[in-house]
Amino acid sequence: MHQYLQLSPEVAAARASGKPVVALESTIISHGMPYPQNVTTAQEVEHIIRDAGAVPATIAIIEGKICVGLTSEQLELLGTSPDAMKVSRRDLPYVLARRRLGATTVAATMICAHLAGIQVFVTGGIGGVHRGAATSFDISADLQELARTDVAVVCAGVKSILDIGLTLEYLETQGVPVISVGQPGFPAFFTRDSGFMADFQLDTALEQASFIQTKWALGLRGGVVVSNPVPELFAMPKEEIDRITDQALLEAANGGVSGKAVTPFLLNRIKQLTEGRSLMTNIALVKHNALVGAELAVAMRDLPGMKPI
Ligand code: PSU
Ligand code: MN
Repeated sequence: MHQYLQLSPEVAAARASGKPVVALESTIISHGMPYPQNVTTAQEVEHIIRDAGAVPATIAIIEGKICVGLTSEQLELLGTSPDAMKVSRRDLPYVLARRRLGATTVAATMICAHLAGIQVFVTGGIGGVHRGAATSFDISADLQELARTDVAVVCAGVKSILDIGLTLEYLETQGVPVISVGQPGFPAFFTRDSGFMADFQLDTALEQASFIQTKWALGLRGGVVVSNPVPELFAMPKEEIDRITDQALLEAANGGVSGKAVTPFLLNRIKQLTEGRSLMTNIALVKHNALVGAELAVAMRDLPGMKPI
C-alpha cells in the first residue's frame, strides 16, 4: 500500500475481495456545485453505485493522506470548506506535504484511483482545450492524464465553455479513445449533441469493458473517455446554454480570470445565469453516469483476464 493512501474500510474490503470499485472526484463537490446540493448529490451518487453492485470511492486529500472512500463527515467538510484547494496533478505534492484540504480534479482523481488499483471513475464533465487556447495555452491537465493513466472516465462529454473540436483533436493526438454510449455523437454536457462524433459507439457495459481490456492488454497505456449523454428529459435548450456560455466567457476575459480559476469561474457564472436550472441538469447527468460507471465496473470484474497490468 502506498504510504500516502488511506482506503476507507468499505473500499479496502472491496479491493481485498475483488469487488468492483468506482472512483469519484471531489472538485465537483467543492467547486462544481453549491451547498447543500453538492453533498446530497455526492451521497445519492454513492447510493446509485452501491445499488448497482459496486463500491463508491470518493477521493480527496485530507490531513496529508489521499483518502479513497469518504465518511459523510468528510463529504460535508469538502462541501462546506471555502479553503478546499482545487488539486490537479501539479498540486498533489503541495497539498499532501502541507496537509491542506484538497479536492481532486479529473486528472488528480485518475492518479489517486490508479494508485489504489481502481479502473473506473465517474464524473460530470472533463476538462479540455479552452477556446482561444492558441494564444492562452489553456489546456486542462485532464487531457494529459487521460493520455498516460490507465483509468476509464465516465462523463457527459465536455461543456461548450471549451473548444470541443480541439479537445477531441488533442485526445486523438494523444491516443485517447472516446467512446459514446447510446448515440454516435459526442455529448456536450448540458446538451446531448455537440456537433462532433465520438470515435466509437459502444452501448453495453460488456462491450465497453472488453474494449478497455483490449487496450490495456495491448500495453497501450492511458485512459478511455466513456461519454454518456445527459438523459433527454434533463437536457437544456441549446440556444439558452450557448447564449449564457458566451456571456460567461466574455466576463472571464474582461475580468482577467486566468489559470486554474478559469473553469470554476465559468461553471459558477453559468449556474448563476441559468438561475439554478443548469444545476438540475448537472445533478441528473452525474447520477446517470454513476449507473453507467457502476455497470462498467461490474462488467470489468466479470470479464475473464481483466487484471491490472
Ligand atoms: N468541467 C465540468 N465540471 C467540473 C470540472 C470541469 O463540467 O467540475 C472540474 C473537474 O474537476 C475537472 C476540472 O477536472 O474542473 C478541470 O479544471 P481545469 O480546466 O482547470 O483543468
Ligand atoms: Mn486551465
